[in-house]
Amino acid sequence: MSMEKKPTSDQLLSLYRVMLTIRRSEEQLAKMFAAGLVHGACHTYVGEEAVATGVCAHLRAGDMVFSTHRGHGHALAKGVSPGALMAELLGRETGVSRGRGGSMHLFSPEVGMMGTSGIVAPCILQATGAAYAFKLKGLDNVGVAFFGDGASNNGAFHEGINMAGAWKLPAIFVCENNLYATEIAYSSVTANPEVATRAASFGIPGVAVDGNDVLAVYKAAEEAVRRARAGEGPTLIECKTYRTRAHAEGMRDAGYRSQDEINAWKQRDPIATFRKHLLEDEDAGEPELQKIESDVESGTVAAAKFAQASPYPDPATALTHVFAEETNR
Ligand SMILES: Cc1ncc(C[n+]2csc(CCOP(=O)(O)OP(=O)(O)O)c2C)c(N)n1
Repeated sequence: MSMEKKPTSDQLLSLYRVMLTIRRSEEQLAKMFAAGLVHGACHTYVGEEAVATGVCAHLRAGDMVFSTHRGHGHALAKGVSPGALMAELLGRETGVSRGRGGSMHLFSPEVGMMGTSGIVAPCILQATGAAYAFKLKGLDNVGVAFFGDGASNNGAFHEGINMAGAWKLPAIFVCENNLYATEIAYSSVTANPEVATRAASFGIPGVAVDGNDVLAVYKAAEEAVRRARAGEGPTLIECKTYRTRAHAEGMRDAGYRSQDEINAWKQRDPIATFRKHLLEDEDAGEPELQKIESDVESGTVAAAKFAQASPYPDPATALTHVFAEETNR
């Protein structure tokens, strides 16, 4: 039975702040990428911010998130600071993975961010594994996997969700269906483009929501987290969303989707839509939203300065974390 409560005004403003933090941080990263400062790839989450924000709002530090190549938003929503994120992409010692991982290897176990990965889909198995460990230990924590529609055609999707369903593990599988895997339309590689309906074949609930509506995601995640913590098993949530920038920074963005389609989705921007909702339906005041906007703006500038002023790792430590350390046997 659902125990959903309406979010308080503080919670609503916090959702707005988190989405905006993700957006501004990534716009900053895109600029730094264009300036040649970023080492390695940079896949932004611009347009998809409502998903990480709505889900992570229900998570504690002990809950574990496993993510993908498009993971900046998940890391920020789970508690990584913009400074540590930016420093990581710039290869600096102050980065979240001490400058060794870049965009696709963001690890911060202290806040339950258990890693982004360039390999599409294993995050599903890792979340299942974490959920299994929580169950064995009798903890009420949850394991969460964020992944794209492309990952749903990888074997890991079927193996991981099948096992989590069979063992009623406290896992949440969040598919960010942005319609494309790199430049391949999902509808051209699957006969059933409704990812949520696949849950039925694993005997678990599958919920499809508007992934550009942070409150819809928040509500679906609330119920999924409640079920998981109560020992009722996993949920598959499909968030229908869209990335408005190219697959990765520096890539072209033509030939596989139309400008009209991109423009139509931009009209449904999750942040602008939520701002309007806050003002019109939630009695939020223009000054309090502007305060959040200027805080996030100055936080982003400070984070970028911090990242650029940070040192690179000492070359003498290049092999640290590469080989197992000697331990007492
Ligand atoms: C196992 C695996 N297969 C293929 C790739 C190459 N690849 C990198 S990103 C990507 C597209 C992934 O699409 P999706 O999962 O929908 O995520 P999105 O980029 O749309 O967020 C692919 C196929 C990979 N990294 N890993």
